[in-house]
Amino acid sequence: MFNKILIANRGEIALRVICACKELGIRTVAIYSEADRHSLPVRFADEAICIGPPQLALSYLNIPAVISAAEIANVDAIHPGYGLLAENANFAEVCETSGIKFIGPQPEVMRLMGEKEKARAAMKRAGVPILPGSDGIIASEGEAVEWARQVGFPVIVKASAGGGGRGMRIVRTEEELPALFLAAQSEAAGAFGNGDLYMEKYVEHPRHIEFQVLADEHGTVVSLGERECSIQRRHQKLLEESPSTQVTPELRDQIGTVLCKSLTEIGYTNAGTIEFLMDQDRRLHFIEMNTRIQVEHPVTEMVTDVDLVKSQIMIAAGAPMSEVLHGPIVHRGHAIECRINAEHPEKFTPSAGKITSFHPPGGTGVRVDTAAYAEGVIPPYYDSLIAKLIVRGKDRGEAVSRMTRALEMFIVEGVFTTIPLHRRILADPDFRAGKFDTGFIERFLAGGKKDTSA
Ligand code: MV4
Repeated sequence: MFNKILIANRGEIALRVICACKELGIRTVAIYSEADRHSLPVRFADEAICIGPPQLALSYLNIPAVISAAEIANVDAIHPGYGLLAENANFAEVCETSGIKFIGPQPEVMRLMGEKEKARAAMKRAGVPILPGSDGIIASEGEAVEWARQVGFPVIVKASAGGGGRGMRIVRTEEELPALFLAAQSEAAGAFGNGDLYMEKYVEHPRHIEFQVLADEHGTVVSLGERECSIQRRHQKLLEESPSTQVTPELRDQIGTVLCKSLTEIGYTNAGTIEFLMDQDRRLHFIEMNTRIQVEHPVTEMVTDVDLVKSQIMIAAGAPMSEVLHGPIVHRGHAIECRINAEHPEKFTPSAGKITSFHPPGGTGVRVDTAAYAEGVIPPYYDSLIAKLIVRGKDRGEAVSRMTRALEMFIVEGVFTTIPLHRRILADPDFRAGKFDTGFIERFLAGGKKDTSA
């Protein structure tokens, strides 16, 4: 096992990784920017090293600074958390060449999954259901029109290097395709330095459902079931749950089996998340794979009783799956996570500043993952997530009531948060009935919430 791990992240996820290390008896090194000097990860890690000024490019994204800290502290491994350098294959490669274990998949596999159109082709070859679409990059508007005619409108144009909805255009008619294709191309080139585009059949009113997997370094892959992530606003997830009300045990097993087989073939290792769209016939279609631990991993932990971060560390240390897991994966009860962001309730803009009072809820079935505290300051440089409130119940009804009371008992003063928004979502009859898709929040915020679909 590792002696010492550096955590290349900040906030709640840095603290989450420290928890896992402490339980495994591994020493920890926090790195921090000047803005995070008084943060809890700095306080709870065994060592802490300041790596630069607040700006991300000069601190948490500065690969030479991170590697230098790792070398000075003489760590065996680096856990990247999520975001920041977590899906940067070059960083993973620099770690390996510096003799430091990167806690994640191999750089080549990260690179494959980072090119969405290549990931799609690899998953298709391995037998994972995908949407009809282009096999490979579409070079011109002319080629795009040709593909769209074959597949049938509506179609969606996506950036191969994309993510978060950038470089993406929904195209409903042939007439508008050339202009939207060029717009997506220049947006992708600007945002990612790569204008490569591919195309898929567009799914109307999809649900966003993702599967969690763990893969050891000896060829064993296991599925931990799905998370329902359709409650999003502008590609930022707000609330996640597990299981999905729309996934039957048969479908869960079927997709799980296919994923284990295909990811073994691909040579995937460590934790991963496979994103699907569910269409109105409840069929799942692969869209992309994330090669990191995700923000919403706790809902899977709550229903499977598997510690995903400890699992990541053990796998990276070479442990076989039989040692990582305590037995077969069993799903019990229902979990919901609300992302508590420090942001303005109407404008959805970040709300930085001092937290004047902070009282997280507790009690049966309640978990709070946070690095926030009373009198602590939320710096303006980073993302606005300040806490994740996760509850578990014997079924979805109990989880919803538990979340409702936990939100009532969560006091955060000094900054605006999404707590009031979550209270409204939890009270919504359609949410309570499990009737929603990725368009839910937009309709909800528009007020009427008159749905056109089922
Ligand atoms: C789609 C889609 C419909 N059809 N692909 C948006 C972000 C990117 N990761 C994938 N996205 C979508 N891809 C096809 N073929 C609809 C979306 C989409 C979406 C997906 C998941 C969650 C929220 C979303 C909101 C708008 C669009």
